[in-house]
Amino acid sequence: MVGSALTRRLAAEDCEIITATRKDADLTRQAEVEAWMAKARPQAVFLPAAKVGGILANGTYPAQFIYDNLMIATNVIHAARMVGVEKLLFLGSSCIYPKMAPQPIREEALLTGPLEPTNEWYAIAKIAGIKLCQAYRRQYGSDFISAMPTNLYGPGDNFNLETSHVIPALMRKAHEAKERGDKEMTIWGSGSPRREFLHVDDAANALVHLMTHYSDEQHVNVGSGTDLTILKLTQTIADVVGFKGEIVKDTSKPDGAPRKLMSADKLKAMGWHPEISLEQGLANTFEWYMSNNSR
Ligand code: GFB
Repeated sequence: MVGSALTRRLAAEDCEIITATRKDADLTRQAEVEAWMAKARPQAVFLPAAKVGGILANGTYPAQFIYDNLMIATNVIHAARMVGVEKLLFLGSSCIYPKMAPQPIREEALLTGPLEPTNEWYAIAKIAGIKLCQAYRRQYGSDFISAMPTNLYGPGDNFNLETSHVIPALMRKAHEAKERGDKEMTIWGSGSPRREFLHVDDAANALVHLMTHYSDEQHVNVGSGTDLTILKLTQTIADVVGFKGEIVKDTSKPDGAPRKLMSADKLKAMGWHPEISLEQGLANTFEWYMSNNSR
């Protein structure tokens, strides 16, 4: 999802875009990454590739979440340094911060407290990626930076109900409930956790902005600056989709972090601002889903 948004966004820039599919290079394999990097010789690298998933996938596949993400970060960052990549942007996630971090969460909150247990495997791998960039900057002078986006959504998202994040899951559930004429749809957890969301095209703008304007050791938050409860999100999605039934809570499923609103003040001070409202973004995502859901 993020890689596709980046290639859409970079089409407007004066650059040649080189992409690596899984067939070109399995990023968890060091030899394949080094061979790809030596052949492609990119000047700059965006690294959005990761093993990602929603709250249930994180808890179900902890080994894959930590191993794949550690390997991807280590292999790509090291190979980039070996071929002299001029700039690299590593992507993490808002779940790197302590579960009880003061809100809105500032960059300085990293490593100040225990992580949210449902996604600590993923978070540890992403924290390692930030530290790799910092270490390579200090020891080798590599201009490697990190961005921490909030929960992203948009065209190209994963709509698998077991592994997806909340927005595609609820969109699909609401649509299918409407199609079947169901009187209710079920959400996981209590509905009370708060989440911040950012459309992936806004995120792509932010990443290009950082690539062209930022060179420093500290990672940078990328967020919309507002959050809402999962229940309110469900109601908003139901409106977009046209589902008019009842919302039922399955409290046997986890809530995860109570809240993770990030402060995007640092990035905003550099001149970036989100442009897509949640309502607009959800409508755009639903449109994409309707024309692609047969896949
Ligand atoms: O998006 P999500 O799976 O992940 O869930 P996190 C967000 C909230 O929505 C949780 C609730 O409180 C879920 O219980 N929820 C309600 C649902 N209904 C559903 C549903 O049908 N599907 C899903 N998936 N959730 C992830 C992390 O955390 O966020 C990752 O696990 C990463 O590591 C990612 O950081 C951005 O926001 O809780």
